[in-house]
Amino acid sequence: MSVSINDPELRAVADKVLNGERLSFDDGVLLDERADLHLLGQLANTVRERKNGNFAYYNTNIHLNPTNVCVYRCRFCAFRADLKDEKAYTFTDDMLRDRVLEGRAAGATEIHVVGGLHHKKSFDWYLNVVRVIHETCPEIHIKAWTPVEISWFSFITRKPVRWILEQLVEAGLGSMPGGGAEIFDEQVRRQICEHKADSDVWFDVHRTAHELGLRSNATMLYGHIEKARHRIDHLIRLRTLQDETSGFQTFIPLAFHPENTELSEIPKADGVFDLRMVALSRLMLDNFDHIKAYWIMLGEQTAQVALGYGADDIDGTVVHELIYHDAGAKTPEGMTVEQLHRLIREAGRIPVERDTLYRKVIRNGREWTVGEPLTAVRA
Ligand code: V47
Ligand code: SF4
Repeated sequence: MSVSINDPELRAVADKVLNGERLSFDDGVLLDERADLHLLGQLANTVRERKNGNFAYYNTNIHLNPTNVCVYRCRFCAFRADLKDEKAYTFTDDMLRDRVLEGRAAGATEIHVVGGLHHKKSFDWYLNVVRVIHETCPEIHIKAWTPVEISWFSFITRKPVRWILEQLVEAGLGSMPGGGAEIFDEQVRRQICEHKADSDVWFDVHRTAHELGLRSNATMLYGHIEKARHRIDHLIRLRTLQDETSGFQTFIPLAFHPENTELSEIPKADGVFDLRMVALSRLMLDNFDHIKAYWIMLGEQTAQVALGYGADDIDGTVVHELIYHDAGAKTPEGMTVEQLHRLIREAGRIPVERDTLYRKVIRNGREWTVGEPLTAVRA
């Protein structure tokens, strides 16, 4: 691929990308501040196609947020509630079972579980959530709890993070989602989510999870008070742990949705900003196999375009989404597999259903099995 660029500094960074060289912090900030969307997109698409060809991945999943009651008050969050709020809710075991059975009936291979930190609920209650899901439907992969919850469990039980994770794995935990990362820079973090798990804790929990053989995802919340240098620092910190453990599967850039939050005066990121973040992530995270354009957050159209700007995954059917809808998202709460297929095909890509661990899903009526890992699908 040849790219015509007049700015010699940008030209040098583009050459590094085209030669497969790693980008530095300064390269990242330069791209973030000076590169136009077209250049970012061309470069990111080259990397994306080298890694994932023309394939675009999705999964059949279902979301579950067992409670919205939360001890923390992150300023960007519209989902949380106080115990006495009218909108406060907590799932019972029967409600958990119903949700899992709904997922099974829809062919879900994964259940995605995150929620608030309920100060009246013990670690056993959270452990029971995983156990009930697993016992109801052992074939569904449970991707649950972020380092924010894990460090809370460690705090309330006075047990080490490793012990907490081991208990959860024994109950049925399969992997961890990418949430709670926000922005790692300590000063920014203090302003948007002061009391919850800090960045060192976030990394320690993922490192421990990877050591135990769990795979996990990572996210970044952008479009609030952060600057280019904070975004690039965030991506480089992730890249550094990935060099050490190779435990991350996919990275998901998340745009701040301001409605009903304490930061509601900040305008929501537009489509250009969203695509720039997808492309920058692809360029900086050279050791991540996948970049996810989470359609719920981006909207179907931007997610579709993102498949040409570095993303190779659009997440899944989802079905029940609260975190973004409480914060004003206008997307549907879920999509059918047929809709996901159409969206991917219209973007010129080939849809491939994956499970949580990026193995190909093979369907036979209502039954499914997993096939080879997706590197083999690509070959
Ligand atoms: O950590 C909360 C973000 C995250 C808002 O791993 C908000 O596959 C924007 O991590 N505007 C949770 N973002 C969601 C998450 C996730 C989503 C999809 C897939 C995966 C995965 C993980 O949502 C939180 C926070 O960064 N968030 N409120 C808001 N108003
Ligand atoms: Fe609680 Fe999570 Fe919302 Fe923060 S983002 S207030 S930890 S539910």
